[in-house]
Amino acid sequence: MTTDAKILSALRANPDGVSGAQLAEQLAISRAAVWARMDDLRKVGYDIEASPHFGYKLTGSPDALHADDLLARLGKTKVVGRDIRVFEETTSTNDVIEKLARDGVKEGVVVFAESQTKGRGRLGRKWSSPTHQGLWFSILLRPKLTPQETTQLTVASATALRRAIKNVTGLVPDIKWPNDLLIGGKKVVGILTEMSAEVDCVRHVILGIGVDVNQTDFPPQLCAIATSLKAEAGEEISRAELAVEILRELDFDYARICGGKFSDVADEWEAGCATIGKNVSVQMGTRLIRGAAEALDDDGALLVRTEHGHLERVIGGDVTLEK
Ligand code: BTX
Repeated sequence: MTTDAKILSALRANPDGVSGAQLAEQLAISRAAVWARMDDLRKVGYDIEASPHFGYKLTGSPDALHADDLLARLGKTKVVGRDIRVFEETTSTNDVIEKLARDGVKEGVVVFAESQTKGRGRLGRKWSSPTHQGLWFSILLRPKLTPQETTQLTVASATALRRAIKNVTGLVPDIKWPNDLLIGGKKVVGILTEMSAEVDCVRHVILGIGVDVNQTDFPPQLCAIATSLKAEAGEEISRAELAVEILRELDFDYARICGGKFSDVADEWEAGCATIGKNVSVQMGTRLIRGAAEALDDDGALLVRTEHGHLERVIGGDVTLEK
């Protein structure tokens, strides 16, 4: 953990204040260095009061993402979030992670961007990523899975995001296979899973996640299909608090997958899924399948019983719920 992360962590653990001398001793730096760090934290928007009486006290945090702060709030995780980086602007956080993956960076690194100029969805679609209004981030994973099994990670991300959103906002989104969370039928989270693989083993997986948090306006083409947590909850949501909760839940579900417990994740997923039990149409390239979505299989594929009674295994494509 960096010095700033340790300072923020100590300030949060001592809401009534912590003395400069105590911090200097804990961090093995001088009191003057503690003073300088506080000054820098104030410059990036933290409200830190200082008095000879109570020492330093954190009275407010900015609505901006800071890697040190996220690390301090998250604490120790098994894999996801042990390294966090924040960019003010990038093309796509998936691109940044792709470069880190090629440089051999360890799994678990998370890259957030306050805005993306080329945020993308599946099949080259665009993902709207306005500045400071959502969580736009990607995670590098190096799971011991076959390429077919990586759908498990998309499924696990959906369950983890659903729990995190529920814990922080009280809202309970519906899951739509394979990669969306919806509230009132409108998309609030999108997940883009990209991978690099050999024929039978995965080199790395990039989980790209977009959460619409505090938007009040969407571009005209998205108004009817997208919503934000703020619009649904009726109040501003702390992006940092939500980000940390999401990483914690993702770490938990990644451990479940790596520990061979995908069936537990799948049971939870099915319970929260708006797709299972519904009549769906699935566009897979040029092929259109119609039928009833019955269940998930062991790899996270969707099993659809077609109008002709066959069971089709769907591993990708666009699912539309039939009215
Ligand atoms: P998708 O292909 O399922 O959804 C893309 C479609 O969703 C778009 O065509 C549009 O109709 C709609 N859409 C675009 N922007 C938004 C938005 N902000 N909220 C709701 N709906 C929208 C879903 O792909 C996967 C999206 C992943 C986004 C993350 S952000 C961090 C990471 N970096 C990156 O470039 N992509 C991922």
